[in-house]
Formats: sequence, C-alpha cells, structure tokens
Amino acid sequence: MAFELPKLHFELNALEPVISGKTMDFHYNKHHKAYVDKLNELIRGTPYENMSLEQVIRESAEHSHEVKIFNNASQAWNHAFFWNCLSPKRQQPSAHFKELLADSFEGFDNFKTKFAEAANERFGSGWAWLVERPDHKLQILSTSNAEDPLLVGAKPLLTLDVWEHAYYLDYQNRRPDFTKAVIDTLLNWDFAETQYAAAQRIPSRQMSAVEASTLRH
Ligand code: MN3
Repeated sequence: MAFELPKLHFELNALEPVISGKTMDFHYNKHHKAYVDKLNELIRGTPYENMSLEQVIRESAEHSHEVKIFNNASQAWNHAFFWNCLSPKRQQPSAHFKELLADSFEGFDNFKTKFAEAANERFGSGWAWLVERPDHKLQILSTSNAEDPLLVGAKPLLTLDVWEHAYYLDYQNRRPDFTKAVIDTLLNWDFAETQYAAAQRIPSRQMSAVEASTLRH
C-alpha cells in the first residue's frame, strides 16, 4: 500500500494575493508530491509499508540510518497538516479560543507576534508551530528541516512552513512579510480549534491528525 498526496481543500489560487497560485502549484504539486513519492519509493518492500504515516515518523526517528525515510515521511505529514492550517476565507478564533491564546501568551496580539518571531527566527529551513503540550499548556515552538512536534509528544494545532520554497517566488528574501500576511489573514482557526478539542480526548502519544488518516489508501 502506498501513501497518496492528499487533496487540497481549496483551489491553488484561492490564497492569493498572500500566496500565489504559482507558489501553491510548485509547493503542492512539486515539493509535497516529491516527499510522498520518495517516501513510497524508500519504504517499498519494508515493514514501513504497513504502518500509518505517524508510525513511520516515530519508528524511523529511532533509527539514525533511516533518516531519509524520516525526512520524507515527516515532510509528507507536515505539508498535509499545513494545508489544513490555511483558509481562503478570513477567520478569527472563537471567543473561547482567543481567550485561551490571550491567557497563554499575554494577549492575542502578543501570540501573533511570538508566532511570527518563531517563524522568522528559525535559521534556515523549518516550521513554526502552535502546540498543546502533554500538560495541556499551549506553546509556540519551531523545528528544523523536517522535524515535527510529534516526536516530543506535543499535539500540533497550527503550523507555518518557512522553507524558502514556501515564499520565495512571492516574497524573495522577505520572510517576515510572508509570515505576517499568513498569520493576519490565512490561518484556519476552525481547524486549530478542532485539533485542540480532539487533543482533550486523545492522549498525546496516540494522537493522530485528522487529515493524515486520509493519506493511506
Ligand atoms: Mn514546504
């Protein structure tokens, strides 16, 4: 059984002008697809073929010689999650969730500032995340390259891709302009809150992103 590129829940040009259709075409149809294709090639005929994507990530992370499998599996998961974190329709968090963010980060505006800082200050390629820790506190963090918070038992609620391929066609070296525009206008708060609500019921070590289950056919 092979992993498949999950379908986008919006059109390639639906995020314009913040993310162009051209960027989305490269990012989704080339970069994301390449991670999925490479992963399938690497796991063919191995025990990984029969695992969920989350299991592949956790298992390959334990074995340093399987770094290629880890990198491609984790990038496949991160991108599937990232697309769900974006919405063509401008959203605000619900009153309840906004209050939770304000309480956790000394104000909602301060949350946005800190999330942008995590994205902008990640040196080189990586991801910024809003996660729920095992103790149920919210935390902002960033990871390098393909790494994701599943490895530390944290439940991702939102992520932002800050690899150059995510913004270079539209923003060149101006990563802060990209992160600010996405945070201000494209975040899918409904999705983040759904992830948070799901995390209340599922122990963090067993968590499984809603969309990742659609990857396996
Ligand atoms: Mn990317």
